[in-house]
Amino acid sequence: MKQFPISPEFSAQANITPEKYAQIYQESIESPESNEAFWAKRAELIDWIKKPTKIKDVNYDLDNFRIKWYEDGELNVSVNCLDRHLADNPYKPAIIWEGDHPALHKIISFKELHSEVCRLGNAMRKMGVGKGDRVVLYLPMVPEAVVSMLACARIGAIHTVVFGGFSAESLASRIIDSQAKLVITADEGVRGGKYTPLKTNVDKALDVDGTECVERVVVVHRTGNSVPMSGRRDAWYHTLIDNSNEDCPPETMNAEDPLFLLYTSGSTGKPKGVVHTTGGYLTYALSTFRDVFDIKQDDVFWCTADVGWVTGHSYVTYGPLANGTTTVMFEGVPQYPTWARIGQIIDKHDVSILYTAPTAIRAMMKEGDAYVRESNRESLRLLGTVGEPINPEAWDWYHAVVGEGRCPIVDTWWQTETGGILMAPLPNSVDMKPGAAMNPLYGIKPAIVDSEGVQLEGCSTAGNLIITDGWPGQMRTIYGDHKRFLETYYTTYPGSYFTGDGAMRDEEGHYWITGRVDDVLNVSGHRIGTAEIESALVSHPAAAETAIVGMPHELKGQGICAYIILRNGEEDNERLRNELNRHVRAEIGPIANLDAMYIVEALPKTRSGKIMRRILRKLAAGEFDGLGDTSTLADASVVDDLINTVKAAQ
Ligand code: 6R9
Repeated sequence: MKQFPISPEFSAQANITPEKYAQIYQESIESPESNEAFWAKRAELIDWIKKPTKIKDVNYDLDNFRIKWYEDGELNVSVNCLDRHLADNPYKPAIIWEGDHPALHKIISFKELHSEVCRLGNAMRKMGVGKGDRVVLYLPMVPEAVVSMLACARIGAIHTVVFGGFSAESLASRIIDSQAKLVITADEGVRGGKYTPLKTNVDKALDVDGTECVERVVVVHRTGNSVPMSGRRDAWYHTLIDNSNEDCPPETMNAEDPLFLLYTSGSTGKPKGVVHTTGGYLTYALSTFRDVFDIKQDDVFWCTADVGWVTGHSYVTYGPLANGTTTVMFEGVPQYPTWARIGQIIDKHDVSILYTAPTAIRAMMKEGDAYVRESNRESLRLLGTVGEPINPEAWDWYHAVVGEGRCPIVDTWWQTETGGILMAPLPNSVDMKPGAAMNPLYGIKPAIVDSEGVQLEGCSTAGNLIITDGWPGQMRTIYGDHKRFLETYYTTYPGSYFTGDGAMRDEEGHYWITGRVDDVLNVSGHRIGTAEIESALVSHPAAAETAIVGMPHELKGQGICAYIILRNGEEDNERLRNELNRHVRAEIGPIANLDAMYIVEALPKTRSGKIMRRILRKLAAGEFDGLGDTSTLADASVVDDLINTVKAAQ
């Protein structure tokens, strides 16, 4: 197996050594006492209003289920991200914002960020928003997004960021589920020179029944194009900032008070509101940020994720800022104005650590090396990936071309639910293997189980991935649906957290994530549930029944493949296909693009009526042989018809 050693120049400056990692890891998991001691020490990275005396109370036994971390501690997250850096580093850049257009950038110091957060906090308080109220943020990648998150944290409001690429319908369902009081949005978003009508989408969402909970809408002036403002409900962000003062006493929060909700897709039903807390989440985001990215005082850290995803929460906002690290925020896309943009931004702002998704790496790689070579990238010392498994070719290219062979790559595995990274090759702890998340972080206890739940010991084994103990960043519940939380994560393998991922442990004991084992797709690193797409599709009058499966996709990792049975009288033609695709994109958002569509007469169902997705997945991947056992199908001839349809189209 190909292995890459850490370059000598990186090794010489690294925070840890292989021995140090092994020793700290061992201590962190050795016994319940040493585990608790480890997490108590980690909590010292936080400025507490009241230091916790109770560290951990985790019990996955369903009769007595509890997850509590630092439960008697009190703190304020915005104070940890801002105020505590003001004495020593007031003028250090907190955010380097790079606009969609290359001529546009802004540098915001910790002092300036603090001032704006306090002003917005005061304005929100004046609007009647306070501790425990939910605030939906539907914003582009502008500094105001981070300001809004921190302003919520300052006054104890719970933010829920909705990705700006989601549709008005998706936004409405999140507003309804969270019963938000306030929405913060922008007139328009700009990405790759294209404008998204965010405010108009908010207006549409607020026409939907059930969204009456929203009392006010705050609008960031981004493009200046005119948008309708409704007199009593809507207010301009800049007017509020101008009219507020910067003395905003932070709300004292209990460690277990929620910090944010973030909606993510599961294998069934509507997206669920993952609840993260104040003390545990912040401790975990901050400490994993330091460990995984080998952080130094003068690092310029660039995570390309949108704040609409968990990666943007933990590693654009909370991890870096709580640590006092400069975070780069990019509004645009890698190909605008040209594919040289990522390299140009690295040079322009002296980025030292780049953290991005395999899908972006593949897209850049496809365009050839010349674009990247337009930049010198001398400032870079470490690279990271997240969101999906990285294929070895993309890894090699990222390492050799983007990182010039000198920068290690941390392949970080984690989930919205986990709050922060759970596995990664900590830099300088181990030689890297392209495509492997390698090792658990401190305090994390992974295990691989078979379908019966039996733990598979030793090396060279594969199965489903579970985590057998708790960690401070873990989710506490699904907002408004604790039962679903327990069912989804804690009943499949009693006593453990079920990740929904498959994994392999190789002959040296290193972990490789093999992908979802449930009905969740990972398209360009974004999670989408097949059930969500199916329900969007059948809400179109022409579609009678559908089945969605993932299929291999060169750039996106996974693409969306739809099998559709049309209603009687509907005719299969190009126009209808386009219309169905448009419909799904409008219902969910442009990420839900149907990459392949097969109009079929019937779906392969078992006698009990379950769709045999395994067959549909194989056909979508162009595999027509070895379809496995089809004896439980109600009508096996369906498969031959499907093969003919798919073959004809591929
Ligand atoms: C952080 C994030 C979570 C799912 C997860 C897994 C996949 C994430 C990965 C990875 C292989 C990695 N995933 N990182 N697979 N290697 N380094 O992406 O959260 O959007 O909730 O997605 O993404 O399948 O279960 P989220």
